[in-house]
Amino acid sequence: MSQQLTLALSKGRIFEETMPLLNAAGIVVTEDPETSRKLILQTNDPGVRVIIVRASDVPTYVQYGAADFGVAGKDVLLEHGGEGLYQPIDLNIARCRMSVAVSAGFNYASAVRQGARLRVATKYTETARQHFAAKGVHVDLIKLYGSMELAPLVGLSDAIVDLVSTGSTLRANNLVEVEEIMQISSRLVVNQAAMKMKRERLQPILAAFERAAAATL
Ligand code: PRT
Ligand code: MG
Repeated sequence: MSQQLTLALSKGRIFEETMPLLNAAGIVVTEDPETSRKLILQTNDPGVRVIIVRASDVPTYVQYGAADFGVAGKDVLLEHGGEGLYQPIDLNIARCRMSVAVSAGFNYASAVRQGARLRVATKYTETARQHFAAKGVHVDLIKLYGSMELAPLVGLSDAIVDLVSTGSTLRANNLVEVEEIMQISSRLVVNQAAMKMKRERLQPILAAFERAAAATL
């Protein structure tokens, strides 16, 4: 019985940083998602295909079994909740941190100390809610889908919760990182039913991913 495996990836850094791990498992994607408009990519292995989805949709495809496994950032997994997913391996790729940032002139420490309600714009409302609740800071969360850096500049919010890697986006917009919430990396996620039903096919790939990820530490 042949078992087809479907791997869900997003274009950009996750696709690029997952390729060496896939190659370590002997799987080579034969089409380039940056130049092809196809959303289903073939590999050198007729039993493995890759689907290209939005980064935040990867857990959903895997949860419902439309993909057997996928790669998603911890940021995305925390917002999704992880229902129906095994998360066996931290791949240690697409690393960054989730932080609180404010306009250069805004006194964050004083605002927090005074117990004022803080207006926080973010795509990561679940993570932000938990972070500020744990600190006992009252916040009004404003859900955005991108370009969070703009919000404090035009008075939409006092602060943002966003991902930072080099810090150059914050600097370019005159924002200052005032608190690191957590370190972020991407995880392999596996559909729970596939983990049982397709174990023989999945296991060698997961083992190769794990070895290759550990080798980069
Ligand atoms: O871009 P799109 O809206 O399609 O979706 P996405 O932003 O969710 O996907 P993508 O491919 O940009 O990010 C996928 C995953 O990469 C995220 O879920 C993170 O886990 C991880 N990652 C690692 C990052 C970054 N580094 C990162 N720097 N995701 C986003 N950024 C953005 C950040 O939001 C900010 O706007 O880059 C900007 C900051 O970068 P610096 O270098 O200027 O600090
Ligand atoms: Mg992006």
